[in-house]
Amino acid sequence: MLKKLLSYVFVWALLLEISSGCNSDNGKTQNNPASGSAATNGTPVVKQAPVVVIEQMKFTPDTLAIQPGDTVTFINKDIVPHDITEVNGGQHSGKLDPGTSWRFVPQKNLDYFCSIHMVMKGSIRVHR
Ligand SMILES: [Cu+2]
Repeated sequence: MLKKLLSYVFVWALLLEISSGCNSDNGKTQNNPASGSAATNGTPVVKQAPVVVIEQMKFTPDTLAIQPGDTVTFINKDIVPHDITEVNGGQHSGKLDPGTSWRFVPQKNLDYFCSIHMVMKGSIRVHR
């Protein structure tokens, strides 16, 4: 009877050991994404691509400074379509539906607006 009880305790202890072993394994797999995110944290050292977010009827930032040759990405995060229309003609994105984006490489300083909502304005400054 006592022997049987002891073997139960033994099996129980074994199970605990196995489950704690699993836990430490889980800890290791959680550490890996952590070191992965450390590598991701290092990524912004590489210059970030310039982005203009369109949200709540605004271009953000409304004035964007870039380097020559930079590709600017416009992302429509709003719930209505917008577009990017250069004030002096030239660039035109066409209608940008919600969730879509448009990119181009500005060659010079330019001002733009949304032809669907004329109050929405922005500009790009190319720093040489
Ligand atoms: Cu608009």
